Amino acid sequence: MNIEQNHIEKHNDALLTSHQRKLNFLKEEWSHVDLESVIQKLVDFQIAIPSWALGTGGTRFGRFAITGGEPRTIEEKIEDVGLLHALNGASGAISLHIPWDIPQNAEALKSLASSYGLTFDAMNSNTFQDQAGSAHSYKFGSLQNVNKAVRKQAIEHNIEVIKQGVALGSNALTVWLSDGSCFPGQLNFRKAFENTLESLEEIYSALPDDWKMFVEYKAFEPNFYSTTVGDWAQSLLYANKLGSKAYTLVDLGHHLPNANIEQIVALLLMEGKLGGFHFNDSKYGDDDLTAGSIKPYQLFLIFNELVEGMDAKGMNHAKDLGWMIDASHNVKDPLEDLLQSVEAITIAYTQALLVDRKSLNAAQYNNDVAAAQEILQHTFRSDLRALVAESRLRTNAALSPIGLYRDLKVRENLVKHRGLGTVATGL
Ligand SMILES: [Mn+2]
Repeated sequence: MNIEQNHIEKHNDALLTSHQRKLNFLKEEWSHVDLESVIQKLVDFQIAIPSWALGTGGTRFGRFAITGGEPRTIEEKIEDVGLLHALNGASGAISLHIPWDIPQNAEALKSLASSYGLTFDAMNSNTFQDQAGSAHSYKFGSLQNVNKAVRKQAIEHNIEVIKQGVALGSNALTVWLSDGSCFPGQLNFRKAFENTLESLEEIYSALPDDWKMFVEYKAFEPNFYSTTVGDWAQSLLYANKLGSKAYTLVDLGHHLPNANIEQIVALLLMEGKLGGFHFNDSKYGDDDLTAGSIKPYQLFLIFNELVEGMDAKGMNHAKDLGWMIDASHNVKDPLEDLLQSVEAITIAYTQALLVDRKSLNAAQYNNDVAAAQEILQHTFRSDLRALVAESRLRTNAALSPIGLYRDLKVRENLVKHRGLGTVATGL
């Protein structure tokens, strides 16, 4: 299904007066700020959608198909991201996962994606599951495995994913390993690290010059005693040893409880080793909930450090880091959930752009702790949604993406075309 431009225009016309009123109020409130440049940054800011988030997610206890009309093929996944992008103007890329998505005809996929205004974001390899017919099992790890033949299989898979990505015009590989151990004594930590490093070096040497490698870390799960890339320090060790094309990737759900993620982000940026983000939210562990649904203040504080750190290095906000959602949708329509995540991320970014940095620096210099808090919370507590909506208006997207999604009965339409019992590939 396609969303026609005249549907969007009709929808926007009906909301325009109310939108203008809110926008004018903000223009007055923030008249000391160059709001035009803020809106332009929002227009440029794109968040990639992972192909595995377009179907219903599940837990290790089960999976309840909720929505129907799930994408059955890689083409239909691209179509779904195209729908999101038409609605919000901010989801202009798709991130594929091999082997959940296997491109058969890269040229055809590229032209399909570009017909929706989409590009291919980072490619994701998978050595946390055994694939049918593979010679070796990853039960005891992949790149860390004590058996060289297992490591070789995992390395070759990653190199194959790079090749697929080159054909699609992607320029990054995300490596997330479930490698680790479940019990004390199971693993020699140092040897596991060395094996993993050696394996990553082989993959790294297959990277094209203009590619990046993202090394993603996670504190625990599916291994429950140790993880071989367990935290940002371990990821940074690998990235530093690998070279200038290797970076740390921060997934918001991959920390131990109460970790200060904003501080981690600040230091990785300082070191020039922050590669990208996987957005989601959580209450307890790697819950993969909608971004901003549980801890919106933390999301804002993270963006506050991102904006400060990127500006300190003269980085391009939209292009120099990889921005991606990594979430799972157990009880919501995945497309509505993704629209909510993108909205929450963009709001947090907007809030961070409007922080009065000069005053904050002065407060920090003067050890004026109360003033620093006032400055941050003034922005966080301001309703800036009209700025985000204005950026959508300027890209011919919808003032209210979920509103239009429901008005157009997009899900009902997808069910009609694809059927009720379709299941997207993924976890
Ligand atoms: Mn992730």
